[in-house]
Amino acid sequence: VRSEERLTWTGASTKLLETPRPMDSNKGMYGHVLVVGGAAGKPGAPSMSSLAALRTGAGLVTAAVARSIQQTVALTTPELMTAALDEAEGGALALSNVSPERLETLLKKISVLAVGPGLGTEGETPAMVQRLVAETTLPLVLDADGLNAFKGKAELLDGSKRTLVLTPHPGEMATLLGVSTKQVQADRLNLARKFATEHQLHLVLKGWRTLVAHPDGRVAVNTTGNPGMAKGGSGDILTGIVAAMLAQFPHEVAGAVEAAVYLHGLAADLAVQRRDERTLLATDTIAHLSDALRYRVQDED
Ligand code: NPW
Ligand code: AMP
Ligand code: MG
Repeated sequence: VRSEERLTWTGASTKLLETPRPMDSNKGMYGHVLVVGGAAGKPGAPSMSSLAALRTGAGLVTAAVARSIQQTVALTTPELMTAALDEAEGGALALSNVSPERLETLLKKISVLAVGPGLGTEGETPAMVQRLVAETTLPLVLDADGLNAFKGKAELLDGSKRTLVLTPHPGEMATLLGVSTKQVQADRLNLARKFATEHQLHLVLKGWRTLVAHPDGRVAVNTTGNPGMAKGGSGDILTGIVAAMLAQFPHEVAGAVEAAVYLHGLAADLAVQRRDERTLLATDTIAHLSDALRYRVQDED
C-alpha cells in the first residue's frame, strides 16, 4: 500500500465532537481522568492539562502532583481534585510505599491516565512512570516527561493490550528514537507510521500539520492550528483534551484522538481570530474550546 493511500485528515472525525449528551447524563458516564505530573516549579502544566480535560467534557478530573505544589494546583480550578506525590531530595517524584495491590485500589475509579506534563526526569521519576505503565492496564496518554521516561527504553511501550496514546513534539520523538530532531522532521510520516505499527499504539507527532498515526498503519494529518501555539503550555492542554476524549469515547479510540487534535487546533485558531498570534496563551485556547465544539465544518475539503 502506498503511504498516500492511507492518509486522511483529522476533520473526518469531528462527528464525535457533535455527540449530544442525553438529558439524564451523569458525570459517571464521562469518565475520570487522572493527570500525573507537576514537579516543584511546574504547577502550570498539570493545571492546564486538567482544566483542558474538564473543559473538554471529562466527568471528573484529579491531578496527582508533587506534594509541595498540590495546594497551588488545587487553587487554579475549584472543580479539580488533587492528590500528592511524595518528593525525594532533588525533586524526584515517587509512589513510595504503594504496593501493586494498593496501586490497583487507588486507580480503581480512574478511567484514563495522562502522565507527564511538568513531571520532570529527576532521579527515580522515570522509574515511577515505568512502573505506572507496567502495573496498570488503564487507557494511557503519555506526554512530555512521561515520554522522556522511556529514553533508551522505547521497547517497553506496547499498546497491544491497552489503549496507549503518545503525544510527542519532535524533540521528544527524537529522544524516544535516539535520533536528532532534524531527522524526525525530515521523515515525519514514515517515522510516525512505523512507530505506531511496531508498538501497536496511537502516535500524535505534534508540530505544524500534526500527524496522528494508528496501530493499523493509517495516518491522519491535522489541518487546524497556527504558529501562535508555539509557546509553553500548548502541548500540556492537548494532553488533557486527548484524555478527556478517551474518557468519553473509550470504544472509538482512533476517532477520539483525531478529534482531540483537531479540536485543540481549532480552539487555538478561533482564539487568534481577533488578536495578534504572538499574544496567544494556552489558557486562551482553553477558553475557546466551547466555540470550537460548537463550530460546524462547512465544505472544508
Ligand atoms: P530544539 O531547540 O530545536 O533542539 P523540551 P518542553 C524541540 C513542561 N512545561 N519542531 C525543540 O528543540 C512540559 O510538560 C511546563 C521542531 C525545543 O526547543 C515538560 O514536562 C510548563 N522542534 C517540560 O516542561 C510550560 C521542536 O523540543 C524542544 C518542536 C519540558 O517540556 C512549558 C523543547 O522540548 C512546558 O510545557 C517543533 N514543532 N517542538 C508549565 N507552565 O508548567 C519542540 N521541539 O526541552 O522537552 O521542553 O517541551 O518545554
Ligand atoms: P508542546 O511543544 O508539547 O507544548 O506542544 C505544542 C503544541 O502546539 C502541539 O500540539 C503543536 O502541534 C502545536 N503547535 C506548535 N507550533 C505550531 C505551529 N506552528 N502550527 C500548528 N501547531 C503548532
Ligand atoms: Mg509539551
